Amino acid sequence: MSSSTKPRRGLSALAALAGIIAAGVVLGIAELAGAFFRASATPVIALGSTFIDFTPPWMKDFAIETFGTNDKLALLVGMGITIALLAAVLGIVAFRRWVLGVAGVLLMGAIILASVLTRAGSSLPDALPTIVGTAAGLLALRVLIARLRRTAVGDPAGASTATTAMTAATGGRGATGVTVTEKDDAATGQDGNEREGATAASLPSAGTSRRGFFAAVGVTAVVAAVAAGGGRLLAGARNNIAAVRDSLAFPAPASPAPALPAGVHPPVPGLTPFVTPNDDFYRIDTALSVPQLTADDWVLRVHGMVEEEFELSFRDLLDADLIERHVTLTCVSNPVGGYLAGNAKWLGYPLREVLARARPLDGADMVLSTSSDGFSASTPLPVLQDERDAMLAVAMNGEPLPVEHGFPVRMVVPGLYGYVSATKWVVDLEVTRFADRTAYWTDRGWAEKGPIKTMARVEVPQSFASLEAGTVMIGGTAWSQHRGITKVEVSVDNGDWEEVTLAAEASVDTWRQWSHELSLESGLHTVRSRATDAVDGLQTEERADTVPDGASGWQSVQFTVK
Ligand SMILES: Nc1nc2c(c(=O)[nH]1)N[C@H]1C(S)=C(S)[C@@H](COP(=O)(O)O)O[C@H]1N2
Ligand SMILES: [Mo]
Repeated sequence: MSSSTKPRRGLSALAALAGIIAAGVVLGIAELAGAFFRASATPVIALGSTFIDFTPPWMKDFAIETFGTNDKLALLVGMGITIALLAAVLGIVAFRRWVLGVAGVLLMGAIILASVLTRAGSSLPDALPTIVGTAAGLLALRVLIARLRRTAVGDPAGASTATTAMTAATGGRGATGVTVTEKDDAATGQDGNEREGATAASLPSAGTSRRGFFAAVGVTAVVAAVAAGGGRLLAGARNNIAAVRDSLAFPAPASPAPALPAGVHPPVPGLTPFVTPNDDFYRIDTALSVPQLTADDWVLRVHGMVEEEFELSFRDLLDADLIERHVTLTCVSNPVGGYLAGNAKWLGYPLREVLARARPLDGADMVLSTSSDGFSASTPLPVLQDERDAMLAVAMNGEPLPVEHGFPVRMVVPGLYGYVSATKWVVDLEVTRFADRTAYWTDRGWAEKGPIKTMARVEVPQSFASLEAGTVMIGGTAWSQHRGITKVEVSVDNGDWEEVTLAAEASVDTWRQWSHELSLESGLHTVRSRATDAVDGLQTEERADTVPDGASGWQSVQFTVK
């Protein structure tokens, strides 16, 4: 190893650092400028959303399994690491050959632009934050690289490295470090005045120039961070949906939710509540940044194969006869025994009524619902017209919809998985045919139709729990939306199936809880559970993966008794 490899490596590391800081400037400045645009006009949200749209089903479910509801945070962390690595490489490239560095940065900018401009509902002005950010990043990179080159020149050990780098940058015409530096500075127009008089004798020492580089890095990093933070604050203040949401009041429903019967929730400690509080309700969607729609801005377009096309405003909904129902939603990505299900009291306008006004044409068999952020779901038309209470929901458990759950309006359809029915931030209903149109997840390998599969879940004891010996109460939740649960059985240690005590049923569209008393001796035990529904009978034992139309199989829980 020659002594010159160390400084070369050191310089590369510093060039990489310059690249990363410059990338921070791109993102920070774009974030600040982006505060005046829609969220998907910022590079992070646009790139992340595009990535999500290209995520294959197995990866989506892997992400949900691994990170749960933190899947978006995980994506952002992953993106951060990827961007930092790319930026580091670009920093090194720019240090060696500035023109190539510029080309790389512009290429990145173009990729971000493509991502921004292909988001649902984007328009040309949305390009601005990226353009401004990229320009600022390029400027930052130039300043930092120029400082770094001065470091290289000032550092006797590093000078040869710098010479090589600069020689490359100027096409090999440079003879000495100094000349090359001047040529390079002239080429980039960087620090020309300051550098003109530089001679070998008056070059700054390695120490001072290095300090200068680090000072520039520090200042630039602070600028980027302040821009990013300021952008976030500004964006938050500009679209203050929380205030709009808090100021909403709803009329009493024309058809209130039937009172919950006594005993829908067995008294087993640790059991899920019968009605899921909004804050605990699972959240699944492709929205990296939650759409910010005000109630006043919201319009629903109803069109397609209908006799009458029309638009509905939020006011129209509030003036109509609203219904209120308990409905249990379930995600198709829920594994056997999983927790991607929730039960809430929804207030809304029946989709039946919307379709009665639109009068679908013969041959139509599907309604494609689309959200403001470009998600879509294909729901069989008859399901939205039959006696079940599919609705355009405006409230959840007595509150305006939480923003993450679709504010101001979402769909709720009893009996179908969310991906084919529960469109949040819904703004468009197109009456069409399955043969003509496809939806977001069906385009990505999930089944066209998604009726919820019957499922029994053991919640107490949890897997790997450790219980005291003696008599224990176990319990759980079963669902078979729109068919209704009629029986739940458990098998302990692979023994005979025993029927458990079913809690009261609120409706066939909600889940049903159960409990059971067991006497157990110390040791390792398993409990298996299975449900029976009123239409299709016993839940299938056959194990199926979540892709393409929902997991199936009997859940088994292992635990120990002390
Ligand atoms: N706009 C939009 N709506 C959406 C989704 C989405 O990604 N975007 N995901 C659907 C899926 S897969 C499910 S399971 C439900 C989840 O609703 P929740 O987040 O309120 O529980 O929303 C549905 N509605
Ligand atoms: Mo879902």
